[in-house]
Amino acid sequence: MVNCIDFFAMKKISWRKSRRLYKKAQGIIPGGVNSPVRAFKAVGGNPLFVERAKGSKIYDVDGNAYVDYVLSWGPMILGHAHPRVVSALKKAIEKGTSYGAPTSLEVELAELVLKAYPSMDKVRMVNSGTEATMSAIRVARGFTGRDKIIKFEGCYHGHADGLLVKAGSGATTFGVPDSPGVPKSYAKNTITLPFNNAKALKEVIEKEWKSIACVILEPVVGNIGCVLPKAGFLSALRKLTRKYGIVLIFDEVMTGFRVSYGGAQEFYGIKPDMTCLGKVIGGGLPVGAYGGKKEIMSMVAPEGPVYQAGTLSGNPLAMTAGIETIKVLSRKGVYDRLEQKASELEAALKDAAKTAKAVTRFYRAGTMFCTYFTDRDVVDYASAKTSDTSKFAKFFIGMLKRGINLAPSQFEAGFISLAHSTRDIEKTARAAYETFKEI
Ligand code: HOZ
Repeated sequence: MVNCIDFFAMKKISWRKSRRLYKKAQGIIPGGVNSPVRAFKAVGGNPLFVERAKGSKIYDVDGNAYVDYVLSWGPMILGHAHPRVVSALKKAIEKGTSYGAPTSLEVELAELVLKAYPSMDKVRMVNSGTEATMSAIRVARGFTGRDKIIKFEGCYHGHADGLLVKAGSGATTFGVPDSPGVPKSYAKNTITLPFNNAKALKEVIEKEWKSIACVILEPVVGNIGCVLPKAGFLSALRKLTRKYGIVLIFDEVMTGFRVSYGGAQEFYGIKPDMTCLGKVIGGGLPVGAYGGKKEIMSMVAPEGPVYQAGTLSGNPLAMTAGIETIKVLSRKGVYDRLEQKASELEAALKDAAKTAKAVTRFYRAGTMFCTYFTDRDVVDYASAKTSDTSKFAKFFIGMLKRGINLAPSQFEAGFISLAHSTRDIEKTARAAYETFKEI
């Protein structure tokens, strides 16, 4: 652990242009941003307006460089502007950006996804994670003829009505886990339970199974930081849902191709009935996907009666970026390298906290991670909320000033990419040590 003061930390940072843009944006875009957590409301200060990104670095409009652990909230697992993805996109764009008709690219991406996720026989492409989970739930309801769903506190499955109930991500960050605007009649069909509590789940399912269509969860909860499933929780969930004919949906929008090539389902050895994907499979372009067993997916229009559609679904640019990203990920040794980088980062951050005598808890699943400012083990929403968010805010700003970009909320995961170098990690550890000391 090096504890000399980093040069970057000494440099005076200017955020003048970002400030100016934010002021202007606030007048014409709600909160000045197109997705709430991007505003630095939870940490104070002004969001950075980004000019470009390459590899592990992101550059703001004031010319500052940061080692980036947001990675567009997960998709950029190869690092920003990966040459192979960029070159394929350049070629694809020359051929037109959208046709609203099937292409071979959609078939190719579907094949790659299904090969990596054998729990799925068929997959449908959509444009975002929100669309994926919303559609998967509709299909599960159509398939079972039941209305209720079970979700877990702090899990965030996008912003569809009925899923914004005790939701994580920005909903928790800004204290609106139950969003106004969601009719009570929608929310009443959503049962929320504490994550990692198989007993509570068993009680509810045994009582209400006749009306429960599905259980949806993030198998690793990335929208309240990084909460890992306790041993036995996922298998208990699998057993119960199978027994009562309830569709088990893994929302792997964040964990898919991230905690391992085959996602959390491969990592923990559990086969869900349906899976939702997004982020990595779009290689940085807007994409989502949902899929599952043949008999369930056959319910989807036009094969079956459950309707779901999208003008830009399966568009050639998103498919191209996804295909190229997955092809790189499928090369031999890639996940070993990712694991090595992530464990290096884990060791460095834990060491920084220990040397600086900071009270923290660190969790990691593959290349997603989170540091909490608490002395409690974080296993669910309630324990995640024990983290001292004012300390997190100071940590965030201290890191940013030292050239490290983290998600501007305690309740989001950090991500590391193939492009992060040992130098990046050392710089991060130095910045973390100094910032822990400071706060
Ligand atoms: N839903 C994302 C975090 N879990 C935030 C996306 C964004 O703000 O870009």
